[in-house]
Amino acid sequence: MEKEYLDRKANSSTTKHLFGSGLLGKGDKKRNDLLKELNSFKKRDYSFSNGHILGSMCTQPHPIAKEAYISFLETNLGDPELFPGTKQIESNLIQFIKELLHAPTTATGQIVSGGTEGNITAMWIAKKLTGKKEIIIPDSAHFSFQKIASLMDMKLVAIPMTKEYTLDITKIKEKITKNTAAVVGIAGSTELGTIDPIPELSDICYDENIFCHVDAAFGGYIIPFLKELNYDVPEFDFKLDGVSTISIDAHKMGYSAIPLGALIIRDGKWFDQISVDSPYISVKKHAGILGTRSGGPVAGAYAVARYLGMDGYKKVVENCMNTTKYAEEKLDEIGLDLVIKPTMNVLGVKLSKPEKVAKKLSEYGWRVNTMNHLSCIRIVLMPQITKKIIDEFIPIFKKSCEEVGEL
Ligand code: 0PR
Repeated sequence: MEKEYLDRKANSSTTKHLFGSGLLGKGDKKRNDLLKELNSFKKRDYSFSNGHILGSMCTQPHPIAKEAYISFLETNLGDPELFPGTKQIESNLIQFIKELLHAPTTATGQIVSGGTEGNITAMWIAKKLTGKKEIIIPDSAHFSFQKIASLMDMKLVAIPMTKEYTLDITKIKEKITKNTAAVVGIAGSTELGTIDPIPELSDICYDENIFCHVDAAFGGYIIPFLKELNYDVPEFDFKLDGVSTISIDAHKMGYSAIPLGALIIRDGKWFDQISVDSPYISVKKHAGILGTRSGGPVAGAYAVARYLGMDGYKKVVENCMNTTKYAEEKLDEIGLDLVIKPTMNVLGVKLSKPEKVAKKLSEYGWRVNTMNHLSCIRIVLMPQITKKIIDEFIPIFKKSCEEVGEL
């Protein structure tokens, strides 16, 4: 390592602490003052409750998630024998997600903190199984793959998009080499909610015996229900023999509290690749990235799954799609175009000055995400966004566009 990285003398002044001897006063006064202080911080945050967060892929969790989360606050799934009840909840949640994704009985699952950890864990397994280091990803892949490349010393081989903003399947075969550890497909892309041609990808990976990971962090809780609602969407899950792993997040469209994702792995034996001995806790082997982790979000996601069931989730997706359709019409009425016809509840609204419009909207208290390289802003019609909120938003959006010379 270069010497300058180890130069501990530079920037070595001590951090000044904020806390002194704590809050003055006792008992209720101390508590009330503290809550007031916390509230003053919270007031600076945007909230999902008024519907003004329009670009996020997260949501206000279902109320039942909050109740369940709080009652499991002290549990630690890193030491499961201390919490066998919570462990059972986790197993049941994994079973639910396995059913959702048509996983075979050989499959296993790991609850993770979200899509980033799910993708990291999948690529960790692929690297250990194959001993190889190249990951073929579509250009639309989430930036968590950049982290993977840096963290695990892997190389990303990017495949360009078609004009529908999905992976160009015709380019895959030429990129597969003896160094390929995995190929990744996205089922619900971060920027536009598009779905890659996973059936074709799965066939290629099956024939060539290549590890195939599907990033369904966003789409995993949507696509199965779009299918039931007769939308024309491709297969993306374990029904396809070539699919090896799928990451899916309950803290996105699963209506659950952060942090909650899952990685489902076709063959439970592959999981041994990332297991280590854990001599001083109650289980002999420990797999995955985290050690200590809360059962709170697990209980939250399980509660939502039990409360809503498949029918409830279907209804949530149906409502989101109706609101998406409504928003599409309203945007058209004010003369704005979309980058592509939406596949799911994500709209990319074409703008020549997306940053400026987003800044204006933010001044009016509304948040959207900008996708500069697509020259658009992203609006995600999450469950808390209603038609009434769209009616509130559209005139402000129009005004913001006019003020920056966009309309
Ligand atoms: N894979 C896909 C397809 C994703 O869209 C995301 C996140 C991830 C993986 C990573 O998931 P975690 O962030 O849970 O680790 N996509 C959103 C995005 O980058 C995450 C997000 C959510 C961003 C809420 C902002 C926000 O307010 O847009």
